[in-house]
Amino acid sequence: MNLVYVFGAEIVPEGTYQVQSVDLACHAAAAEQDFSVALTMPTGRWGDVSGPDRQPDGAVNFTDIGGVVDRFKQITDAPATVLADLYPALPDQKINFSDIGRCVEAFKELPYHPPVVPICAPANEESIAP
Ligand SMILES: [Ca+2]
Repeated sequence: MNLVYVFGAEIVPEGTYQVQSVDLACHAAAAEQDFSVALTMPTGRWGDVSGPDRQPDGAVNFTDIGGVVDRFKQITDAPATVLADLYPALPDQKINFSDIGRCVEAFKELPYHPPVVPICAPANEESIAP
């Protein structure tokens, strides 16, 4: 099984989405019968990037904040960048103090508030780090 990460300003934490796939060749003129059966998928808790086994565990605490800090410090067993990249809403694959600050906000139970983002993200020429 392959793992796919989906992101975008429309995808928010603690949401539930119906996901369908369609053959790229059919995409331009796809009809309902071209799509797969919808799969219901929840998104994770806001700020939950780590747990005892370095995977999200449903709780937001110092382990999560430490996980983002560890990713910032590029520690080998830190949570994956795709998990620690909490800022901006369109992930930039860069971990910095903004990501740490957003995790602290989640720990303080401040609500998720997506920042205003451009319609299209700027091109990111850097490779995606694990
Ligand atoms: Ca956690």
